[in-house]
Parts: sequence; C-alpha cells; structure tokens
Amino acid sequence: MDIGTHPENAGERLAAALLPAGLNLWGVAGAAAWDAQMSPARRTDALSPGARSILVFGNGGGALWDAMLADLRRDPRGLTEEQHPIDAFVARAVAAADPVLGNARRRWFWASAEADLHIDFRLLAGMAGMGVQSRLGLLIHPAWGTWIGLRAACFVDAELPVSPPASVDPCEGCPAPCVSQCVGAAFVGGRWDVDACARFHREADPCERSCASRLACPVGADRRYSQEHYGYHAHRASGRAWLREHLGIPPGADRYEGVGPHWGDWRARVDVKGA
Ligand code: B12
Repeated sequence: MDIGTHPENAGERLAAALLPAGLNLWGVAGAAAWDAQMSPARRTDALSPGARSILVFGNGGGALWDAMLADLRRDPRGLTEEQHPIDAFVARAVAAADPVLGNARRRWFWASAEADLHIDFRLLAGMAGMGVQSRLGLLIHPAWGTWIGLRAACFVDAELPVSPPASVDPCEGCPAPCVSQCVGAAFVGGRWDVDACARFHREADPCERSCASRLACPVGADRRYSQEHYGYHAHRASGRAWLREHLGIPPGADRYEGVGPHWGDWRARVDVKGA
C-alpha cells in the first residue's frame, strides 16, 4: 500500500475531499473488530482481502441533499437518468475523491438497498464511532440525532487510527417520546420492531410520508431534514415529483417514477449478513 507520505492521515484527506458533496460525517472501524462480529461471508477475507481499516462516510442533516440539489441544477440528468439520484450523486463524489488513496488496495461498498453486495451499515458506523443504536433502531448521533444517513464504506489495506466509540447514549434517561408517539404499535418491549412497523406500513398510510416517532425524538431536533428531503426518503415517488417540479423538469422528461422504500419485500432484496 502507498497512500502518500502520511498514510495515517488518509482518512482526513478523503473526508476533506468528500465534504463539498455534503458527506460531513465519517469514522474509521478496525477490520479485525468488524471480522469478529461477522459471519464468514461478510468478513474482510471475503469482501476485501488484506483490508485493515474501514472508512465509513455519511451525512448529518441536509448537507448532502443541498449539495445534490445544487448539482442537479447544474445538470438535471443526475435525476432524469438515474433511478436513485442520491446514490448516483454519492457514487460520483466518491469516484472523484477516491484517487486521494493512491495505490492502497481498497474496495468501496454502498448503503443503498440496491447495492450489489450489502453490509450492515448501522453496525459498521457504530463501530466507527459515528453514533449508537437508538430505541428507534436507527443510529443516533449526539448532535445530529437520527438525522444522519450512511452512504459509503471503504475497506482499505492501511492501518488507520480507529475512531473512539461514541461516548454518549442519547436514549439513556430519555422519556422516549418516540415510543409514545408511534401510531403503528411498532415498539415491542420499548424497542422498534421492523416487522411490526412494516406490517403497519402495508395496512395503513399515516406513516407513508413521515414517521411520528422519528419526528418526536428531541435529539438533533434543530437539525432535522427539510420536509422535501425527508419526504423523498419516506416516499420516493412523491419526493421525485417534488424534485422535478423544483428543477422545472416535465414528468415526460424523467425516465423514472421513483420506487421505495421497500417496506413489503426488503427481506427478499437485501441480505446484510450474506447468509
Ligand atoms: C433493508 C433496509 C430497510 C428495510 C428494513 C430495515 C431493518 N431491518 O432495519 C426497510 C425498507 C423497512 C427500511 C426502512 C427504513 N430505513 Co432502512 N435500510 C435498510 C438497509 C438497506 C439494510 C438493513 C438491513 O438489511 N437490516 C436487516 C437486519 C440485519 O437488521 P436488524 O434485524 O434490524 O438487525 C441489525 C441491527 O440491529 C444492527 N445492529 C447491531 N448492532 C448495532 C449497533 C448499532 C450502533 C446500530 C445502529 C445497529 C446495530 O445489526 C443487527 C443485525 O445485523 C440499510 C442500509 C445497510 N446496508 O445497512 C438501510 C438503513 C438501515 N435504513 C435507513 C433508514 C434511514 C430507514 C428509514 C428511516 C427510511 C425512511 N422511510 O425514512 C426507514 C425506517 C427504519 C427504522 N426505523 O429503522 C438508514 C439508517 C440511518 C441511521 N440513522 O441509522 C440506513 C443505514 C440506510 C442509509 N443510507 O443510511 N430500511
């Protein structure tokens, strides 16, 4: 591996290169610690032999959304020619920043449900010190709350300084308005249950465009996604329609209608464990 004169700073250099794209959160997990938690199909031997560190990148708040909007204003094909404009924007930003790593052997992974190969990003980002597991099941950051997205991870054959674990658990001592505000009875024993939540999503529509529990969380409440940004994640068809309108694109000029999130059939599509 050769990632320049100060290989230990490779994370900082990559993070600086990705910041203009709104990827303003990052951390490093150790490959050995990751392997200790994984089944053979998701260990570094299988994913990226020789990897010693894992760089994880995400966004806190609206920085990524705003950067993507600015990019789409410059070139609307980032929407009209892409089924998943956020993922496509992140992939372009990573491709532009990646040369910072020089000759280091590396492999990138994506957090999107449509990725070729899935890994458990919430677990990985927790190991990279980017937050802790919340009652809501989401990774929660002491400042950004649950308003963070996990986007990309780079398995690299360099030994980078591992990020310290998040020292605060914001859920500790919280009266848990997430639980009391849930209209779908999705909290079982005080913790979010994906099956209960998905069942409600299939049967009723009050949660179709936003989640009362996530909105009730007091942590990072002032850093919530904007209505359009959140709406896009919660319901891509209407979110995409807003994007077209915002950019002045007639529906006929867009190749896609917008699909997801896949509440009904995610198990058939995504396998983060590689069983
Ligand atoms: C499939 C998927 C879904 C499915 C099923 C989700 C599920 N089971 O949790 C559906 C479509 C329902 C879904 C919905 C949403 N999702 Co989703 N989803 C994914 C995806 C692609 C894979 C997750 C998966 O397969 N899990 C399956 C099993 C293994 O999960 P599990 O049974 O809950 O158990 C695991 C966790 O407990 C975890 N875990 C273990 N230790 C730790 C430690 C920490 C610190 C944490 C946080 C977790 C954790 O490991 C367990 C076992 O492996 C990930 C991206 C990725 N590659 O990770 C995004 C992801 C988890 N989703 C995300 C989001 C934001 C959402 C939504 C809010 C989207 C929306 N509608 O607005 C909702 C709500 C989900 C919620 N309250 O958790 C974000 C979470 C960001 C964050 N702050 O944590 C992710 C990481 C995508 C991203 N780009 O950021 N999602």
